[in-house]
Amino acid sequence: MARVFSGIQPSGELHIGNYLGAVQRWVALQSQYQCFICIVDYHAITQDYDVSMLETRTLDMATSLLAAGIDPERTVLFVQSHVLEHTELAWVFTSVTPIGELERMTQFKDKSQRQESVLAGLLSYPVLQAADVLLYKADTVPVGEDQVQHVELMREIARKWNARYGDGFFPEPQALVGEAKRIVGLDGQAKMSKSLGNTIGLLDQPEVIWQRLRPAMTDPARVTRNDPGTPEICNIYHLHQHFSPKKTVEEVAHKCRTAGWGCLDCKRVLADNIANAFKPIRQRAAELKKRPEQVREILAAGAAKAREVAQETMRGVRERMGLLPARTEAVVDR
Ligand code: AQP
Repeated sequence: MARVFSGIQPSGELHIGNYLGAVQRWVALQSQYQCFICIVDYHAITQDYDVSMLETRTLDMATSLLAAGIDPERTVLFVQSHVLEHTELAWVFTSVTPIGELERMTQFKDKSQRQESVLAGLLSYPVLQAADVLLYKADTVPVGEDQVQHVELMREIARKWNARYGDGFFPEPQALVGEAKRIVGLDGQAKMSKSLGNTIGLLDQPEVIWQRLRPAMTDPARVTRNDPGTPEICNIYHLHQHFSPKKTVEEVAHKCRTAGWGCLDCKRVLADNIANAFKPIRQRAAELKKRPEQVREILAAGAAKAREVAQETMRGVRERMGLLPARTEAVVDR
């Protein structure tokens, strides 16, 4: 069975960009692939973060993923820092990754501009990502468009390591990008992103969804209610395409072009449709939040399964690299 790996940072809420671009597809892939889904906490520390909140956010992310349909019977769901081999393999990969390749990554360029002092972790982020995926010898990586460049780099890292140490040991993973590859944020410009605060959360209550949508950017030509607009350039119209029935999408387009609706009318319908779409997920999350121990157990079981594969891969890596075998394998149970 082909193997899928993907990750998500516990750097904030699960938002509709993550959901449409990645999580929804992870749920669908569970029946065809052996899936490893990882909450990548060691990635989240590469930007400024609230230490007192990381544990809660990690648990909340697991809760949201389970509520969104990740099934721990079919998917190995775990936390990155619970499987030590991720950072070990990342170190190994730094020895075959040219710095120039890391410096040309678009995400590094974007995020480093927002930092006063650029941290080495932000630069080497894609190396850890390569380790995340290749530790499980995954061949398929379902991601949004923003991550495609990183998957290309991990293919190169796999090629370089294989060429030096063991031909064919690591597969060259392929990015799997779906239709919702770049959901734009409520500012109508940038990618919907936790760190930009332009998101709608998956677990937001209907009233919060409305409060977030109300000021969202629309077609700038619609200055007054009577000005006609162009739906194709409006992010609210694009969101309707993901959350509203076909008939409503057609009505939205028509009423935008003819100024039959104002932008607020259009947003009101969208807010209701988003709130309805996620109602079952909100309810499941509310149930799971009453049982945090159960979520922790799921993560512990996931880490144990992941560790088995990861340790096997690392044995092969160390052997091919000529490292002296330790007398006893370290047994780490977290
Ligand atoms: N706006 C988006 N449209 C489509 N896909 C998206 N993804 C994220 N934003 C969008 C996909 O979601 C998965 C998990 O993302 P992540 O949290 O690990 O990292 P990210 O891409 O860095 O997400 P954010 O929200 O932009 O986080 P911050 O601001 O903390 O960096 C990935 O598959 C991603 O492609």
